[in-house]
Amino acid sequence: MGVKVKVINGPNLNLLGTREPDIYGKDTLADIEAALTALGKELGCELEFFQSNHEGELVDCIQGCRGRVDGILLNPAAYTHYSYAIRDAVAAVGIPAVEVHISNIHQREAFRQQSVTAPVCCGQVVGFGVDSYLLGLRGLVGIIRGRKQHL
Ligand code: CA2
Repeated sequence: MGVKVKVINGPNLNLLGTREPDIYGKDTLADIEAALTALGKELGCELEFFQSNHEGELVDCIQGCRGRVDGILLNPAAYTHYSYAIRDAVAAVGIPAVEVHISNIHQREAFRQQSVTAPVCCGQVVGFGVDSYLLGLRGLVGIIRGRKQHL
């Protein structure tokens, strides 16, 4: 049976590739989604994509994953740093989630160095640009297929 993964992107990531290329690179969200789709084919994994600038829509999307998908690849963007609602939604659905960030949040402003969502995720990949998503998908599919999670 094939694996199904929901890729969820938070606020302002729809603007990727249009501004701040020094931090976030030149790739657009469509480019990232295309690269993920190609890797998904290689891994035998079907992907669905969602992006929203609204916290409640992200919560609704995460809740809607229950019973429908096997894993969540999540870039909560700025909500990473303060959204207990998104954290609670990830914890509530009980589906393995991997958090990804384009930039290395641990090298940036103090407020970006904390993630309130990472503790309810299986792992976090930061700082590799588009590759953060690709590495995150590989790790997530491994966990879905039964690879041990390292605590
Ligand atoms: O590095 C990441 O992936 C972030 O999640 C990106 C978020 C930021 O708030 C997080 O701290 C780290 C912001 C995405 C904003 O993207 C823009 C893209 C183009 C122009 C302006 C913002």
